[in-house]
Amino acid sequence: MMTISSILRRYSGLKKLFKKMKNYKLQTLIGCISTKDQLSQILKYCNSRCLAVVPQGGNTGLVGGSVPVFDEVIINTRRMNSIISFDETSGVLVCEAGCILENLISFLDKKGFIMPLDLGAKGSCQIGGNVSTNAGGLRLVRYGSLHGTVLGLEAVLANGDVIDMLGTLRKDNTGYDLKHLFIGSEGSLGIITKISILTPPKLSSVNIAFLACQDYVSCQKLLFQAKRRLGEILSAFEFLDAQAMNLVLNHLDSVRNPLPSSVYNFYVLIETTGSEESSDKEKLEAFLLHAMESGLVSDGAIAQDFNQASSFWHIREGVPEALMKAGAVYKYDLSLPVEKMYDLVEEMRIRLGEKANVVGYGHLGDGNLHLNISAPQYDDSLLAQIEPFVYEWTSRHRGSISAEHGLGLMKAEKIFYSKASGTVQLMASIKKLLDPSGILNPYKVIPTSLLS
Ligand code: 2HG
Ligand code: ZN
Repeated sequence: MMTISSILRRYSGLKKLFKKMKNYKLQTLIGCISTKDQLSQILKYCNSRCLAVVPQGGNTGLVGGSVPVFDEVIINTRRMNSIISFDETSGVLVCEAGCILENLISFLDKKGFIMPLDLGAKGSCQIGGNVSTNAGGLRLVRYGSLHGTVLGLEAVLANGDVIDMLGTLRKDNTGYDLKHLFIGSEGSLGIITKISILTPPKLSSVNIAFLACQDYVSCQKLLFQAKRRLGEILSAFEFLDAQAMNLVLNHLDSVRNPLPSSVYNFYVLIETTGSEESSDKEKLEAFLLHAMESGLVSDGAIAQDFNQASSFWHIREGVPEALMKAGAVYKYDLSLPVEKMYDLVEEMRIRLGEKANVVGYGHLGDGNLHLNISAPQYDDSLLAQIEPFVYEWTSRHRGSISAEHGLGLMKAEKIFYSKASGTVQLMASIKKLLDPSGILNPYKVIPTSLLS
């Protein structure tokens, strides 16, 4: 074990650097950087001495991507929180990596724009972390992934070089589009310091419906219909099963069931966002009427005001919190063909029997299932029944073992379930090229055996 004094000796030069920045803690070495130049100096120092670093934003990730494993230095970006520019004609926002997502949402709201991504952790997650993990969230079905909306980046490489890719153009086919290497690579290739992102205009009419379906096939058919009948105004299509709903109702005080008259097997939240108040509502109502008449929807409610809309969202966004309160939870974030997705939940239920509560919810519109397995406590024999079964099942159906949360520390060694070995080898070569000493976020993303 390292003593504090040996850590002090090892990091003495770094301590001086951090002291200049006047914001660090030493138990584990945490430095809050304010500028790209500070970051560049620190990385240069760390690289020359093979000191490993972990970039950290809001630390809201679910796969251990932003936590140190041994004695890595934590580089926190929260002080890099300025909005640099906003162009009201193009909707392009340029900001620093440490801006909290919710602050960007509020800033844009005043300008009549929205962020193209929204997630439950918006109050503390940082845009740099969102981009580094290619966060998906609740509106990806409408606005697409950050690979589409992020127009440019500035990043600092392991050796301290600052790479300016901070374009603001929608079209730019000059050479390799290197920013994509940094989107979703979880700080393993460089640390993002600035971002330019295309933001959509805020549209005046938002409608939200909370619906009940008796079976999963109905949810699927409802999605098929929603894409056709709601078309361009569809902005979210989320689902939760009865087990997820019960958890929310039992563990979150503020939640009320909008459809209390009966118990249903599935709940779907549909949001539309458009520019024509009356016709958008008419469109949604006609869609729902048709869905009810054809038996796809058993019951439903349309939010009548902002508070009701927020309470519908609160049910869906509250599932992870309710699961945390319920006990131990094993989390899986899977991309699967929509028609197969819920088979996994049912198979897992049969497999685990009474030992655990198997819960399915997520971004149905994107084919993204959050399979969560809740148990009174963590238990190795339970885990052995879940893994590798869950990964093998996903791989067999050509799914992804991480749809939107990344691989981080917890899933790095599982990458082969979703990526061919040649592809992973190429990733390892890119990692070695950009970070030959392996100082950036070690043990994350790429299996360590490929990097030695
Ligand atoms: C969500 O969609 C988040 O609510 C969290 O991605 C999912 O905790 C989870 O499993
Ligand atoms: Zn999610």
